[in-house]
Amino acid sequence: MQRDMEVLLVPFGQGAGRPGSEWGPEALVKAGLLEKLEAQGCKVNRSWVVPPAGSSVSLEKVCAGEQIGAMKHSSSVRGMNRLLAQQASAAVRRGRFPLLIGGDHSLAMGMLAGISEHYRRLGVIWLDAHADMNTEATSPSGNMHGIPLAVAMHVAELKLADIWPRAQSIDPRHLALVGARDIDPGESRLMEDLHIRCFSPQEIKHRGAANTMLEALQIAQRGTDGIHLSFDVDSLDPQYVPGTGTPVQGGLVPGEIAAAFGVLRRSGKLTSMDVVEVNPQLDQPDGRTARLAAGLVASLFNR
Ligand code: 5AB
Ligand code: MN
Ligand code: MN
Ligand code: MN
Repeated sequence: MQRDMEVLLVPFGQGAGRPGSEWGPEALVKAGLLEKLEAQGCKVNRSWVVPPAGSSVSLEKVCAGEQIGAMKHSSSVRGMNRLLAQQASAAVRRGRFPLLIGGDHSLAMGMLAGISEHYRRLGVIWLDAHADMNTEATSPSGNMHGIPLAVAMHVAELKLADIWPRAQSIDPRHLALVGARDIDPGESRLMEDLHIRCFSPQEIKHRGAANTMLEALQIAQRGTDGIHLSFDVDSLDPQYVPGTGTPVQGGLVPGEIAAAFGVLRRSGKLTSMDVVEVNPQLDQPDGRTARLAAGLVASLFNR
């Protein structure tokens, strides 16, 4: 794995249904994530991705644009992701490994948009309790963190997709969902139509996390030129991650994520990554969610 990293810290949570994930980057930094990466021999270049400095107007105004149907905060989500896409693209251009520290999962749109400028056939491993492929028509909540994969595959009629060339769509054949257990009816139809492979926690527990990740890796690797890992901490069971906004019972245990990450680490194939949905306002006072996430992310870069 490339150890020259561009760590993109994005204190933004307007894509989520409840406030707090905008404090995720601060919590992960406080939990020692950057030092842990440095201890693994990574060169950590960090940048905070925020709207233009000195602006007295709100993010909503800075990023003013058209609202997207009934989706909430869509103009600020769009604006934030445009900024992030530029930074993610610049990181790849410099030969660095882009690591997003969010923030809510809507930020994966900016990451994928920027990264896929360079990796035109990008494989994606989506580690999440959710499928995150609602469209504005199927979203039960109007929350933008539930739609990034639909935007990335250009199946949503979203304005965000308009600023993201179709040539850079994520090909559903190169996408693997890992840990999904709360899937909405519209998402389920889309997964069937596009033949998207989904490894449920049940299957993972039955076959073992390492074996499962090996197969997910094959899906993301075959015919692609890069692999993006999107790590939503709600893939873990809520008993280990109280600090996340949309918890779902029946999730993975830390040892399963560690084993799955071991497979990815040994492959050396990852080219970019997201860590999202840490919400310190919902966490226990000891900050256990951020600490667990920081340890797991750093383990990917163990020597
Ligand atoms: B997350 C839900 N499917 O669309 C929706 O945390 C939840 O990034 C989305 O995975 C959860 O609102 C988004 C019900
Ligand atoms: Mn998610
Ligand atoms: Mn999720
Ligand atoms: Mn969530």
